[in-house]
Amino acid sequence: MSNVKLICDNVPNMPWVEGPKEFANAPVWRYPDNPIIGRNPLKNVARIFNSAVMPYEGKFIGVFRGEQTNGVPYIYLGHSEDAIHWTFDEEKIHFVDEDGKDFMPVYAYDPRLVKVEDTYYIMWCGDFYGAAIHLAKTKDFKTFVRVENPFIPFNRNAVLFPRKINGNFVMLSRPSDSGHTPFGDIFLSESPDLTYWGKHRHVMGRSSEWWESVKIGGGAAPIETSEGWLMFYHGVSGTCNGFVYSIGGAILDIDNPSVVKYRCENFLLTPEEWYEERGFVPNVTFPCATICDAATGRIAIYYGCADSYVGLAFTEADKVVAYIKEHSVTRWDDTDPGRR
Ligand code: BMA
Repeated sequence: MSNVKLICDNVPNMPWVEGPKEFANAPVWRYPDNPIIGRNPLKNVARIFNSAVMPYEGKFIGVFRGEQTNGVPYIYLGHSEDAIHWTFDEEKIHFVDEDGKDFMPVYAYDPRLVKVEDTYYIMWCGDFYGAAIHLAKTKDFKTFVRVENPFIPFNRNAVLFPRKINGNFVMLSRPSDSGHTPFGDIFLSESPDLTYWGKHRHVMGRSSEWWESVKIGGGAAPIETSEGWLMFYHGVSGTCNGFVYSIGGAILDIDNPSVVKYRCENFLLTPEEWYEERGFVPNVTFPCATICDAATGRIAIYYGCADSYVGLAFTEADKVVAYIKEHSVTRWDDTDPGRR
């Protein structure tokens, strides 16, 4: 039993490996057989990474960023019995518009997958006269309907909260440029209908902590807990050899999530293993999803590794919330409502 309550389903068949007794740093540990998805996982796809999974009909389903052999990223559907071993549909996900006509994005990367009420939503970065957020919905993982693009360019790293807050859908996003973006804070927007978005708020900015001093971006869908919304996000530092992407943790106010209650000054996970340090883009750990079990407080974090692989890491609600609180440093622009 966990003291910190996870407000989600029980998923007794989620993947799990016990952690060590003592932790030198954050209480987050890797699956020993990482990466769970290796190179050339699918015909015409060289790498799968930065992907999102969730429980579905007693098994697991996911939307996967597949880098095609022509270099263009797209999203593929994957299926798994255990959320570790995955099989992928060879065809890209086929999107239609609200009238049922083909509506395929030019490219699609960094998908997130979130269930709100009885509908599954996929958000990704696609082309809308530059890098922008695309949004689609499905109820059966057979028909995927793209809805209006929520934001004007340039924006990335959108992720919905898993339930409406004060009657509205709420989405995190990270305004950016159309390139490798040397800046970036996390914002939040609300919508009554997923078409019209407003009440934009600043959630939190890059910080003076060196590991997240260049930019930050939303990662997995925030997890509802008795302490607030537990958010795993990515934070980026700049080095003489390029960016380094680590995983950070924060807890947002449950009714007013643009207010940050706790923000961990330390990264929770940073590139250390060969599959995180070596690949198409070295030194990238990029969280996109979690699977959680309310009964035990167990959390599995799915993260992209070096723009080449998918990795799996674990933590527990009690341990990670205690660590975030113990090492919390918030600034005025974290704790205020983010409206200027
Ligand atoms: C970001 C995104 C991610 C990628 C990261 C590191 O801008 O494009 O997809 O993992 O860069 O290359």
